[in-house]
Amino acid sequence: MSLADQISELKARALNTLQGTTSAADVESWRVSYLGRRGELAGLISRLPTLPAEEKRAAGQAANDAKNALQSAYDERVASIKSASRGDGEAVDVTLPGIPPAVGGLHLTRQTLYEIERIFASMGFSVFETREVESDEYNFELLNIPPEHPARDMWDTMYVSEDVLLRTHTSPGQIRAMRKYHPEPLRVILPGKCHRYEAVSARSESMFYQVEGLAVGHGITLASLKGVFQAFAQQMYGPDREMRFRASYFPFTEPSVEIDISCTCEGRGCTLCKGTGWLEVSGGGMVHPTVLRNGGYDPDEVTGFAFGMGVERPAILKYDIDDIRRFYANDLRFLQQFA
Ligand code: FA5
Repeated sequence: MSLADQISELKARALNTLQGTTSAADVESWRVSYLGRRGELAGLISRLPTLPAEEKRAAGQAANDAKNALQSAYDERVASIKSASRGDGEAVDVTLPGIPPAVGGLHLTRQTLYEIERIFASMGFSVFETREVESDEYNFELLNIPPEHPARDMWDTMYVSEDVLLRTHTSPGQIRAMRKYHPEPLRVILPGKCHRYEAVSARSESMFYQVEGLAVGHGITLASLKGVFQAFAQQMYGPDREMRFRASYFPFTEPSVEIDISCTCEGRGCTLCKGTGWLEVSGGGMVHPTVLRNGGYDPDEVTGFAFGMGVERPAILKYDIDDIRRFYANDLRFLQQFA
């Protein structure tokens, strides 16, 4: 191949390569390779003096032509990269993938709520959502807790007005569900946010979630509650965790129980379980006849069980979290572990 042809071939190749440059740095290294003092074009031009006169003229013309074409293509490229640059000479490479925006995830409480709902749905419970701002009547009176009843001390209440309050538990939803579905048999869970004016500690928040469970129908006993809760605990925590019922008192259930799950410290003692090896996750019992009546059912015809469990405490047990205050402190380092 003659030198003139080699120069033409180099010109075509260089122009082609220039198209692929995307940054000022790329273009500069292209210039050094092709147009630089020790570049490819200079290498070919250095062979001109050795050529016979005829060939020299043709190669000289090709060299001038290539040099001009590459120089003006280079100038154009630099100008176009500058105009697409951020102003600091660095090109915006439109072919690079963009910076993905930070994507949020479900909060640990929401994830736990969904898991609880999924487990109870598998046992035939449907979800019934009710209000967060409640009347004194539903939060207390219809649950067999009249004004001045000493049991009101169990719930330190935030009042919005004399008769309106932030619900202290999801139990008022029991009345709302019963009034909607009576006299039909009923199997619902009622998830929701609750508020209490109480001292915050490793296991207690002033705002937390509960899931109420309620089943009303023929032949329901305390053993039904135990079976349902045992099935829930097994699905939520696996077969190794233990569950126990302790006798307790709630004005709206008779008999009443507290339900404990064995603590992750396995009884060695920790601040969470206060060294007992057990963490209370739920209250429960057989729905009090007065409450059944307030819900529109005949207590001589049907019975029912109810429970009200926390959501954060079951999550604490599942993921071995040391303090409930981490849930709503908005520390992304904590929250992102579960996103
Ligand atoms: C009640 O709220 C009853 N309404 C439960 C109930 C429902 C009993 C139906 C019988 C029938 P208690 O105050 O114990 O009960 O709360 C129930 C659960 O909510 C506790 O076991 C705990 O898991 C959670 N809980 C209560 N207070 C807090 C708090 N301050 N912070 C976080 N979780 C809490």
